Amino acid sequence: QSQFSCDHQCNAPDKWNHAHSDCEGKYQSPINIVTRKTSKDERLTPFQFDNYQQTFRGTIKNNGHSVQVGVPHLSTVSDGGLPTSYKAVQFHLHWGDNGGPGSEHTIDGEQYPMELHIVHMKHHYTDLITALSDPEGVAVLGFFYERSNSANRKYDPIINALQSIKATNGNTSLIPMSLAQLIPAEQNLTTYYRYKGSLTTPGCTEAVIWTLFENPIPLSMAQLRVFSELKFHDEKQMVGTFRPVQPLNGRQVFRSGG
Ligand code: SG4
Ligand code: ZN
Repeated sequence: QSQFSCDHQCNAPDKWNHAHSDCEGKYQSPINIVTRKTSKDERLTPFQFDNYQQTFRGTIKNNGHSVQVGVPHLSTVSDGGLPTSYKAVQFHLHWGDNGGPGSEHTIDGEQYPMELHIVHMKHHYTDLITALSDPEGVAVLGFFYERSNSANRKYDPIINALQSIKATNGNTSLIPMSLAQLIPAEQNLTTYYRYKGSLTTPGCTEAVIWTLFENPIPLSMAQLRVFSELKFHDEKQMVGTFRPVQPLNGRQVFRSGG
């Protein structure tokens, strides 16, 4: 994506707002979620995940601001208070410096070491650009990570592949894996937060239904540190790939309760 160049301050909105007027919008992401100010909504029922168990052979790419994996559109989510079903398009991550604070969203001010975004679009769209012209066109499922003492072997395909894509535009194929293996078991995904916001990178389009799951994914410190070996365009260490939290501007954040 040549629309923005990223350094340590890839995030600094003061650097992009002039070039990307949408990044000055009123309903921006990420946000800090103040749990005592969330309101429980019984329409926020558990999600239905379809074909999340399906294995696929993805390509993982260092796109100069993140690592990203395109996924076959056959994995879908519905329910969970979503207006319709959404199909998975890609996933990517945001992280800190060698396992330090790195998530985009924060919970009661706590920043987790990393955050996974599985980007979905409404089932009838065929590309993300079109979906972004619909105010509810995109649904991102966000997951936090926590440091654990033992390595999470389900992440081996991703972590091992990072070795081959340290340089910007590097890409390599993944051994077959599923989306389900990256996230907590379905019964541990019933507690989540919901609000309406934007993409966290330019153009910052306000077309995203955000879900943040409460239960984090465990990764060892050694696994987290591998992400900091990646390089930005300018050869600098790819660390701190998160945008700072943005004002709520009166938005309500809901929590699951169905
Ligand atoms: C990351 O930079 C991804 O690599 C981008 O994917 C993604 O843009 C961007 O984050 C914003 O997504 O869930 N954090 S976010 O709001 O999904 C899009 C690509 O550049 C459009 C394709
Ligand atoms: Zn993201």
